[in-house]
Amino acid sequence: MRITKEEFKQRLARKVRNYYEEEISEASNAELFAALSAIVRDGFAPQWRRTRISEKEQKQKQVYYFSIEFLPGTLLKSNLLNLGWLETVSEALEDLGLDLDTIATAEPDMALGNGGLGRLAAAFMDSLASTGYTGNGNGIRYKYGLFKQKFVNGYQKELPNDWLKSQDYWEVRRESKSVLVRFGGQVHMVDDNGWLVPQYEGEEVVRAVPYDIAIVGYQNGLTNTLRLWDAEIPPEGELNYPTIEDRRRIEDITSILYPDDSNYEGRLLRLKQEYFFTSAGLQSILNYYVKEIAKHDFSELPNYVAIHINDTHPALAVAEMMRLLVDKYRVSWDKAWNITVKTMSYTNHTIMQEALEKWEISMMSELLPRIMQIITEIDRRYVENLKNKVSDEVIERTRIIKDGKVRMAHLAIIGSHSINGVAELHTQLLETEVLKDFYNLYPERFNNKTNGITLRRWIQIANPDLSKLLDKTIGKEWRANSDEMLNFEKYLHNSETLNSLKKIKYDNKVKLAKLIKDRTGIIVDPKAIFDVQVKRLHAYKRQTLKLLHILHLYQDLKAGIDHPKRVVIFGAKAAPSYVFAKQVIKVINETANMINNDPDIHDKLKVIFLENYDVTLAEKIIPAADVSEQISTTTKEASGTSNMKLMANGALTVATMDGANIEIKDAVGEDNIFSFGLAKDEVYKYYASKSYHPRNLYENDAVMKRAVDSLIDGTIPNSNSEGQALFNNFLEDNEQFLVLADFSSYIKIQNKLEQAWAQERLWYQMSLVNIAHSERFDVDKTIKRYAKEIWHLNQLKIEKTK
Ligand code: T68
Repeated sequence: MRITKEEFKQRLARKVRNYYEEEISEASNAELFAALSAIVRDGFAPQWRRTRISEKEQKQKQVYYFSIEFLPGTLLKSNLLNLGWLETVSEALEDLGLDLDTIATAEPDMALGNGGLGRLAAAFMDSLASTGYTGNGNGIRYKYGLFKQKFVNGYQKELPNDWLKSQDYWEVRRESKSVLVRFGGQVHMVDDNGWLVPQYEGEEVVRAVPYDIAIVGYQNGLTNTLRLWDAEIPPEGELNYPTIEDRRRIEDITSILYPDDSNYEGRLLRLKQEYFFTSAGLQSILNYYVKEIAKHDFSELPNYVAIHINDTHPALAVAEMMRLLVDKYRVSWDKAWNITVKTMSYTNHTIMQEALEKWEISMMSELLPRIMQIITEIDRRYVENLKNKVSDEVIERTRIIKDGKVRMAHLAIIGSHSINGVAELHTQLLETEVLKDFYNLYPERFNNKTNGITLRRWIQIANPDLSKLLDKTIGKEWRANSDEMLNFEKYLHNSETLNSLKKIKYDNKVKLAKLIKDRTGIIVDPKAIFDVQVKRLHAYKRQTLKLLHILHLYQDLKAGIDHPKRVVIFGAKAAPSYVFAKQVIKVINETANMINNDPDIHDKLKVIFLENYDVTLAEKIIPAADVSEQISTTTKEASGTSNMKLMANGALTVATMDGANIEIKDAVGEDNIFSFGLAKDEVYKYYASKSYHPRNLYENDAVMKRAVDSLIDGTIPNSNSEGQALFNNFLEDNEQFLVLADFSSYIKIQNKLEQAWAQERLWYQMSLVNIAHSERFDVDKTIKRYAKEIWHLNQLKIEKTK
């Protein structure tokens, strides 16, 4: 449905009058946002309804993406873009003396995720709708999103993120679709006409109420649903006279998002959350199936439903599906198992042991007694089946229940027909190292699906000037079909295009410099190299290596050795309980303070650590980056996705050969990336032989020693204990992230980067190649592979809006 500027202006005036009895000129920014989002909702409502009707008519297979995190950021501009309204609305507002960007600041950032995993889930939602598939998200409506980060004396402080306080503009509560989820109590199996059914006693009943968020497809008339569940007191009769305690216990289930990233949070409440949204989601899927598709013939289920387990958090889906099929719908165990495996698929996002979930049997039995019985039976049959086929050692290594614990990754793998990693190297490591035994048992289940990013958000919305340059050079087709971006490479020797690229980057840097000044008071020169590392703070991501480089540059400058002007920009949250990560933040902040205020340095080097990195801030930093720091210890970053966003915006990557960095290098060629560091085999050799002795490196490299010593010799003020902690860590024998092992190669590549920076034309040529080849990481390509190779979906036929 198209809209004209005049129509839009009328609707806005009407909404503002209806809602607030005001004229547009009197409305506050928040009021304008509320009115504008209501107009957008009215805009997609008909196609949302139409999509639902078409689904019922066509009965196409649908995928349900189960994820404990979704990180969409804000939705106003992406909904406008996807409706095809962005330009019109932006211009109409301008006519009225208003600015869309300003109005958009009133929208709270929906931070229902920690980092890459949650952002990927949100990107998949947008992409499923945009590529024409019916895909549904299934997750949790957390009352508090990821904490807001503040720095106080250089330390991270966490503040609650009450994103719902000003109401959520995009959600629709669907009370009629509520289901009940049961926890605890006793379960006895009783005979009912020859069928053993569970009888529950003393369990706690929780009502799961769905809130649906529309996911508007890119100008294709399709609108899907992201369903987030809220935990509430059940209706009368299910819980007699709920006390305040009961109420709190229930509301707690959906109260907070666990702020741990790449770490397993082993608490009872976490397990409750996992079962809550998994059970609610599966019940609602089966309710729909029974009502709309095939009554009670479940053998057809895998032809209509695909369920995706995003990391192990929803792995209970395997057992819950068995429970519903066997106990509720009375399907025989063998049939039910067959259906379950055909329906489920699983993505692994990490090879780090500490992230692999394992639940105590005792805890699981107490909280989910029937589920624990079912998992025990799945495990028993698994062992039974493999007896005499493979060695007992393999069985013991792969079975679900071991040493008093339930291994969730094993449950997901045994219960799924597809297991994928998120970049080529990562999948290869799963097959040859981490999940080797499973790969030998079920090689056909393993496959790679390299991650992707929403180019619509990261180029079209975040970088409108670059979008216009692409339109002008290669035509507008790239906006719908990213393959076209490769044509941009034809402009490699076109001076006008290279100059435009330079100007666009400069203008974006001016904007970011203003934001930096507004937020920190620090003035940075937009002509300097903007060197960016934005991602969660984690030892394996090695913000520490960047810190050592900064200290090195500082010492050079103090010693009269010149370097091009550079502004290093960090954005990173540390898990509140992650002591080392918080120490790194403190040392970086104190280092920044020292350098930024040292009169000897002038503005040759500035270090900016922006607070509260989130999707909204990313949209401002990424278009302004010259350099993208992707410097994780090789083998540790499963894929990375900020690497893709930054290249799409023309930043040049400094990269270890880890995760998707390898594929970026393949795409752009080795002349257009700065790669460095240990190779995978060298890293594994260190691990296997336990022969990494960083002290030797440190004693024999004066440059390294000078940088590392500055952590403890009083150079950096106010951070003695934290500096000492970092120092000790770097020098520990077999320090697992091999920071010092990569130091000298990192410094060398940074020198090479400085030389490239001096050759301006060359720099923007490299930048251009990176932009052109970012098409390879278009999430729509990733989603089409999932749809074809894992979920076996067909596109929904829907009339394109006029
Ligand atoms: C990330 N994982 C990977 N985990 O680290 C990253 N973990 O390489 C990859 O690109 C991305 O997933 C997408 O595949 C995470 O972000 C978490 O956020 C997480 C959350 C809870 C528990 C454990």
